[in-house]
Amino acid sequence: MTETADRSPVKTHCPYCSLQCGMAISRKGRAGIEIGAWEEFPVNEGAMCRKGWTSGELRGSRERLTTPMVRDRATGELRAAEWDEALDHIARRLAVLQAEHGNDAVAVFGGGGLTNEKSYQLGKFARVALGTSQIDYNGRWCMSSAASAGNQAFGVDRGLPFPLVDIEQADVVVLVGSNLAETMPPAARHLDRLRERGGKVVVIDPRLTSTAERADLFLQPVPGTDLALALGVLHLLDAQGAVDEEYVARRTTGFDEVRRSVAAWWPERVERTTGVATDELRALVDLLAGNEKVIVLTARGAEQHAQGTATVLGWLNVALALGMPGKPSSGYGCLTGQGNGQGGREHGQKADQLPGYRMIDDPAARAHVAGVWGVDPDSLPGKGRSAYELLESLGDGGGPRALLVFGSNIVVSAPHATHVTQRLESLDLLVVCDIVMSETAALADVVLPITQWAEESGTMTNLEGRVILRRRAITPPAGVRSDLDVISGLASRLGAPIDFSTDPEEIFEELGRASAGGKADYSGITYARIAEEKGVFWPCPATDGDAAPHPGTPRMFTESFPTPDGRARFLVQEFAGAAEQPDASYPVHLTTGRVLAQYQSGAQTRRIKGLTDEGAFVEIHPMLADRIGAHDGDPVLVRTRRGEMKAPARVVTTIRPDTVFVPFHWVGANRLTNDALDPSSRMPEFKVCAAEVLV
Ligand SMILES: Nc1nc2c(c(=O)[nH]1)N[C@H]1C(S)=C(S)[C@@H](COP(=O)(O)OP(=O)(O)OC[C@H]3O[C@@H](n4cnc5c(=O)[nH]c(N)nc54)[C@H](O)[C@@H]3O)O[C@H]1N2
Ligand SMILES: Nc1nc2c(c(=O)[nH]1)N[C@H]1C(S)=C(S)[C@@H](COP(=O)(O)OP(=O)(O)OC[C@H]3O[C@@H](n4cnc5c(=O)[nH]c(N)nc54)[C@H](O)[C@@H]3O)O[C@H]1N2
Ligand code: SF4
Ligand SMILES: [Mo]
Repeated sequence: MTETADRSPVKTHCPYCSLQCGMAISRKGRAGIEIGAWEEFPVNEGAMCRKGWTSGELRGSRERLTTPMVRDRATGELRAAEWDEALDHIARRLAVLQAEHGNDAVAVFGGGGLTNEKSYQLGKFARVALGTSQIDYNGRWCMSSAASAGNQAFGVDRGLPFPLVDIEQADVVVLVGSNLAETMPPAARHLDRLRERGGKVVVIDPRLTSTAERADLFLQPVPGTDLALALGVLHLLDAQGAVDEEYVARRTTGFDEVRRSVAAWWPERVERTTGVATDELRALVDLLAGNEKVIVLTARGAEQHAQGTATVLGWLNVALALGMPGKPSSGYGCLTGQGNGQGGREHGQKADQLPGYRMIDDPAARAHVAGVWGVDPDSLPGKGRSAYELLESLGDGGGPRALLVFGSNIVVSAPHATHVTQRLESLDLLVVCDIVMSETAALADVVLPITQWAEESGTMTNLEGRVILRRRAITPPAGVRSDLDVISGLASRLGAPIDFSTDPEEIFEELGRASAGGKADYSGITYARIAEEKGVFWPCPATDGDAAPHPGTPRMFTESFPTPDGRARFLVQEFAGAAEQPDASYPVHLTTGRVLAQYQSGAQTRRIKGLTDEGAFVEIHPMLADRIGAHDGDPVLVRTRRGEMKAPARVVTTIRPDTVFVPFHWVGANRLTNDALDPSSRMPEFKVCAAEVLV
């Protein structure tokens, strides 16, 4: 699949978020390109947000890296190098470090923006070429709590177990901690159509966001209390006799214990814990009890907590008690975030996983995958550390001494970032593959310039579990290479026992075989099918001989759940609250998140002229502003137990008076955040900690 020789537009997908909006790229003039709409792609129907429309701007920009760089020992500066020189240098250093300190002295950090092919090759590279167990990725900071909850309750983790358009036909959609109107703007059309049909939208967020403005009911809890809210909802549903007893008996286990566990969550207690008034709670419960088709969706606001998994399970219990999962236009889903947030967690770049969403400590899984790779199962390492624990252990932390980064800007996006940055600085070797000189690349000993999105082809799996094809549409600048070339070049220099292909389609076929029989089975999917069908939903197993191809699985759980007994599990959850509570020194809650015009660490979007780079700001309520004597636009200092940052105040009535909000797209927010981890997903508590605000 390469760009077309003629000038007809190439249908591909946006470089950024998990909506993976379809777009059509055409050549313009001699070297230019034009981003246009691909109307027929069903997820976005030609609509895109500002980030999508301006995504071509990094092409040809002086901000692009186009030559490898190696840090000069004498001057301490990065200097241009040839590809061979840079790769030889890395391979030599890795071999020495591993000979001295063992295979686990080298770690790999991947990203949920990498294609399926890259994620797969990266996991294989770590286990086979490096023989290290130390690999994880930024998806751990994204949807891992929802993934953990989905696996526990449903026996599988697919963000949305139904196509996004299904929400148009629901009666009620509850968004818990999602600012979809800013984080996936074209998706808001589906909510608008639901409301045109008379359906209701509920938003739960400590801030009245642009998403909440579209809601019929808005609940504004204290950050970190969503679990208590979910327990209170289930308590009232049960008290009102709104539990679907027939569904619960036929399709689930464990409800009796959960029913007993929510008995003490009466509305007044919920109000005291969450700040949500009892009549608002009752209004929500009435909507849920009085409608047939309810969808509950969680996003990072509910999930990025030390109790993120428990919170999702609390809401999952609500959806199950209502009898929703598996029914048309009903159920529970997680709105995954990164471009390949879904696929990125299926093919083996996670510390505990092998391709096909198999577990690395399962002997049968190891045997199957080792067979596809052509290596001895015993040669595969075991489980490694989770993302934050890995970073925290680097260098002076006593763990790996070298780190290879593919697709993450850790210095900006890791929690407790000052501490993490110190760990990066204490490494013997830091290698960063990127398309721009990110804050993390600027610290590296070797920086490798990478092709960006439509300069190469590969598949992505969007938030619906739909495997799509990002076709190559533009010629990369001279000097850049794909991550696949880097992996292959390093593997051969390290004397890997097998070859690492650089051809995406060939890798996808192998990935299909490696995933066959696993939970995320891609073996029946081909590039040709994706192109024909506008994406194929997994699981999609290969079929034998003349049998008709498997149609893919747009809707899951219609008959049963992929658990050993086919039933979903109700699991008891105890509310503990945020790891750090306000006190006299740090009296307010700090939460963090996103704005429309910037993407993640901002490495890409802060370099695009067409996007407003407003810089960091601190959203505070007028009551708090008055108390500290701040006015709109004044610089304020936000301080937590871990660090501080200064940014202009944005005084707004839309936030809770006891809460402040800072976007994390600029350096600073993560100097403040808490690195308390969820015990099951190892998700850091990005969404709440105790802070002080001063003028
Ligand atoms: N513009 C833009 N879009 C993006 C991205 C981006 O960086 N920029 N990133 C993509 C990625 S990777 C992701 S993960 C998604 C994230 O998408 P979202 O989850 O929608 O984004 P956030 O802004 O992180 O958080 C959503 C909301 O959670 C609220 N919140 C904070 N604390 C709490 C809490 O304790 N409880 C509740 N109920 N809500 C809370 C915040 O006020 C915020 O409005 O967006 C994707 N899309
Ligand atoms: N305080 C706070 N912190 C957060 C969050 C929050 O809500 N609050 N959200 C968390 C979440 S949900 C996420 S997903 C993370 C994301 O945070 P990061 O992991 O930093 O994600 P990006 O900024 O997308 O970084 C991707 C990097 O890879 C580069 N890149 C893009 N494509 C490729 C490619 O194909 N190959 C290579 N090698 N490089 C590429 C980009 O230029 C960029 O430098 O941040 C987390 N951090
Ligand atoms: S919503 Fe997401 S995928 Fe669509 S254009 Fe915006 S950033 Fe790109
Ligand atoms: Mo994310």
